Amino acid sequence: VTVAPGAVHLPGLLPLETRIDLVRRCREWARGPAGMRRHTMPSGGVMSVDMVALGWHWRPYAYSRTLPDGTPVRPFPDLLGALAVRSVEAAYGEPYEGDAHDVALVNFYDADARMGMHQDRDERSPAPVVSISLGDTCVFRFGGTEHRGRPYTDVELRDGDVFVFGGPSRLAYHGVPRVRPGTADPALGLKGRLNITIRASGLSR
Ligand code: MD5
Ligand code: FE
Repeated sequence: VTVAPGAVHLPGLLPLETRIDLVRRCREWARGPAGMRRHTMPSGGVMSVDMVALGWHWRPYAYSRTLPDGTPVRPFPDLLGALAVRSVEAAYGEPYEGDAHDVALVNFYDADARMGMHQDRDERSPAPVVSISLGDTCVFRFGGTEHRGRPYTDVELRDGDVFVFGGPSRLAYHGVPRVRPGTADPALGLKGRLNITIRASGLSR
């Protein structure tokens, strides 16, 4: 389903086995010194989403090779690179020839977590962002490229949905105004929502 030019929603693309496998991997990535954390924004506000980055560390609003204390960042898994290419090809129906994806951000939302309207402009590559939803359904708000306000379109993102944001939609404002608690497939054993975004940093090591 094309929501806007370059923005393609692929509902239920991921089979149950893949979703279960990804949830298990997210649990591993969340552990340890390079694991999940809650960032404080330059404004002083603390985000309500827990994050872990793979491949490059992300802090508001920049990528770095290591965590601030020098801890090495977790490697970017080949599995996510392959999933990104398959998703972009499914969305656009043509072979993917853009920059290789090399960073993933894993976001965990509990029942009260939100993400305010923002643009993702820390990457130095026009490569599409691939977003994977696991667990609880959320309301995803997709706006324009000029400002964070209306008009926007609200889309429900469910477990196993993939969303590809490329072309003119790559720099659209977007956010998650709410999560729908208790809507996850019980087979996942996940209370809350996980989102994995796969990106090309455009940075060189
Ligand atoms: C989420 N995460 O559901 C969303 C999915 C984030 C974030 O927003 O920055 O971690 S990413 C959706 C996205 C990425 C790049 C462009 C656009 C949307 N877009 O143009 O709408 O946790
Ligand atoms: Fe974003």
